[in-house]
This record gives sequence, C-alpha cells and structure tokens, in this order.
Amino acid sequence: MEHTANTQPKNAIDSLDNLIQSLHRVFSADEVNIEEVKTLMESYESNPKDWMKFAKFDKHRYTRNLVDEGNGKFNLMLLCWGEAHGSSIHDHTNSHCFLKLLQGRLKETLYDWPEDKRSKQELHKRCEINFEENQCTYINDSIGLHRVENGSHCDHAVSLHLYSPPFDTCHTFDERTGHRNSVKMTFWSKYGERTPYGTALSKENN
Ligand code: CSS
Ligand code: FE2
Repeated sequence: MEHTANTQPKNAIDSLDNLIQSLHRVFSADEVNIEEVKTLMESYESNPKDWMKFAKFDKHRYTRNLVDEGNGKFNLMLLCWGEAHGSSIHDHTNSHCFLKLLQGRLKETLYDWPEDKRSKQELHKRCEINFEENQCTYINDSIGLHRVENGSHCDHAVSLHLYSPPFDTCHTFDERTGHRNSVKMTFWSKYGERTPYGTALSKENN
C-alpha cells in the first residue's frame, strides 16, 4: 500500500509568516508577476491566530495596520473594517494593489477615471464585486478607481493589502463631481503597536 506522507508540496503556505517569506522571495526579482503574487496570496488559508495581533479596530473608520515593509519593495498591512465602514473612491499612486480577504465580506465598486479634470461630471460606476474569504483581488491605476466597503451591519471584516512600491499619498474622488483631493495615509498601528499621536492633521486612511 502506498504511503501518503510527504505529499504536501514544499512551498505550501501554512502561515502568515510563511507567506511573508515567500513574498520577500518573489519581490526580490525586478519584475512583479501579478498572477504569481495573486496565487501566492490566495494559497494562504487565513488563520486569525496568525494575524490577530495586528487587527486593531476603530469605532469610526477602517484602520491601516502595518505588518511588513518588504525590504522597501512592497508593504503589507492589515485593514480592519468595522460594521458599514468603507473607503473613499481612490487611486493607487501607480502602484500594484493586492487585496486578500482574511475575514468577513467586502464589496469593491469599480469606477472609470474622470474624463476631464475641469468639468464636473459624475463618475461612471463600472461594476460591483463581492469577495469571499481567502480570495485575492488586484487593481492598479490602468484598471481604474475603486471603493472598498464592508457592507455588513453586524460583522467586521479584515483584509491583507500588499502595495508595491509602497506609497503614502493617493487621490480620493467625489462620486458626484469627479473632483479629486490628495490625501495622506497613515498607519493606525505598526507591528502590532499603536502609532504615536502627533500627526493630528493627517488622515488615518482614505
Ligand atoms: N487603498 C486603501 C484601501 S482599499 S485598496 C488603503 O490602503 O487605505
Ligand atoms: Fe484601494
């Protein structure tokens, strides 16, 4: 009879630490292979024990919590969405954005870029996508703009975001007029520790 021991592939991603190690390896190359990163992030089966220490919620807005700085090539963060919390419509500052759902449900609404910077025009809504746990989605500025929301009024949601290269400002857009604003994004916590106050004028998120 055949034995089934040792059938697990060597590169199986069995923890968040393991995923982070693999991401470091993948991003040490010059080119980013979007499908490879997506597959890698999807292959990690979310285990709250791995990421609980980074999961910090705020009553009023979603929080951004730094997990890893990816040797400067990318950053990895946990976003914690309370009931009915959502982002503005925003761009991604010419970076890659990978979003993996760790817990709960999130809805993404995709928009086209405004056609003309000067004229007031409602943004064109392209579609809505609902994510399931462990799914990983990808966006960059050539795909369009989006809003991410936790539509649930009773459950939290937690997502893992990878941005490459890292960025700390982006544009937000008014849905009705297409008007854009530049916003600074900061971290609610870093490596599980609350970020010190003092940057009171900057926004916590977008
Ligand atoms: N861009 C948002 C989340 S949706 S990708 C942020 O990082 O705050
Ligand atoms: Fe985004």
